[in-house]
Amino acid sequence: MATKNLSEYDINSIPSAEKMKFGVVVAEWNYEVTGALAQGAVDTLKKHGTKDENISIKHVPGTFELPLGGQFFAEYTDVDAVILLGCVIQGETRHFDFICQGVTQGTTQLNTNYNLPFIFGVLTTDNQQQALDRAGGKLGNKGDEAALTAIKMVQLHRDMEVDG
Ligand code: DLZ
Repeated sequence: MATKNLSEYDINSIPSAEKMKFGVVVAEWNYEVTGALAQGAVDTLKKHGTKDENISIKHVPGTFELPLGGQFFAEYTDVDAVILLGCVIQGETRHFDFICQGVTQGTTQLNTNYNLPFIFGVLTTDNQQQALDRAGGKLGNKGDEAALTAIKMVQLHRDMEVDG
């Protein structure tokens, strides 16, 4: 089965993000990849109407720290959703597994503890090339996908607040 291109979507299925505010947390580890994810996410938010001043970007040392960075946004800002961007590349030790487990569980907890979407924009790959392929390379950009998911979840939140 062919791998999905992360940047392909039906533009008509995306609501306007003109009145939405987003926090973006970017891990510094593998920055060649995560910087490209952040660029993709910001470009996609803006393409759908989000204003520059309504996108706040913060950096954390590694993917393991993404959930706490996300929690800071929830506690100290009025964003409508938080996009978490990281890249964990398999190495020789089990560190990969612990980081992946930590960020997955941490993000899940945030989603259930706060009434706010936290979007999981984390690449977990065997090598750098697989990551680059998904960070603006031949398989699109996971940052684009994360931004679109954030917009959709904010809209769902707003719709349900009004209509139940
Ligand atoms: C330590 C570590 C390692 C080995 N690999 C990665 C990685 O591939 N991607 C990533 O984002 N972070 C990595 N880190 C750093 C951890 O995420 C974390 O910053 C440290 O363990 C300190 O808590």
